[in-house]
Amino acid sequence: MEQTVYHSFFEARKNNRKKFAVLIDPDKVSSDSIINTVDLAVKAEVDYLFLGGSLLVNDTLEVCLDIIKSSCDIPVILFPGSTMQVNAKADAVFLLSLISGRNPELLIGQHVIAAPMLKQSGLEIISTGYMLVNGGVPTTVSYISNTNPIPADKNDIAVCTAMAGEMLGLKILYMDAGSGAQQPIRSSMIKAVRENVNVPIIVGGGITTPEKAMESCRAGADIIVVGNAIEKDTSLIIKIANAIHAQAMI
Ligand code: 1GP
Repeated sequence: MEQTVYHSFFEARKNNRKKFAVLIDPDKVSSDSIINTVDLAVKAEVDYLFLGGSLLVNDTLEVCLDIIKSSCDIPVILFPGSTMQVNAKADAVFLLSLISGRNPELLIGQHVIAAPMLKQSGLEIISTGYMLVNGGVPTTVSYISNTNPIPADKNDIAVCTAMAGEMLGLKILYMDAGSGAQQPIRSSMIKAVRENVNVPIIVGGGITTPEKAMESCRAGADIIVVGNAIEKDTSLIIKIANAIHAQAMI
């Protein structure tokens, strides 16, 4: 399987071209809202659509994929809350190892179960060191994963975790304050991690304004993910995309 999506992450990092991903939670969209979001994403030249949620209550992943794929060419990357959230119609899937936690099921157990299905799917697999950082409120992902996030002010823990993930061969790091976080990940933590690893870094959780997105980019994030804020106000797609893409020019 070609590593097309990963290659684009790698190139973005190498050329300092900041990228923007919109997170779509299949549980929180209707057919109409997803079409509207995708239309705006096309206009804003959004780089990626991430699709998934920590807990999917409805069986709408495939419906969402069908709508997205019939409306745009933006690469869709599955951001799965569980092994049940895999579908070959996407372009790639993050194979998440929850390296901030100590739950063996989310470090290797679920991966063993999912491996044959993932191989058969033909999806591009992006091995990802997933780091949950405290964003001020307990998040669905920390509850469901039964893990504690890295404390928001413990840059040294974040750095050592990121370094270990890179040394283990994980291809990217995803630093996440969790969906709907009160505070996004602090710039000082992103900067400290950036200075100590070479792999592309995705940052998300609690980014609600173009300013916050720009701050994370300046600190060293390569890809910014926004979900919640866009669900509430879709006009943010254009504003945040412009801010992020302008950062790439600086
Ligand atoms: C959550 O990083 C994503 O896993 C996005 O978070 O919904 O808070 O933007 P928000």
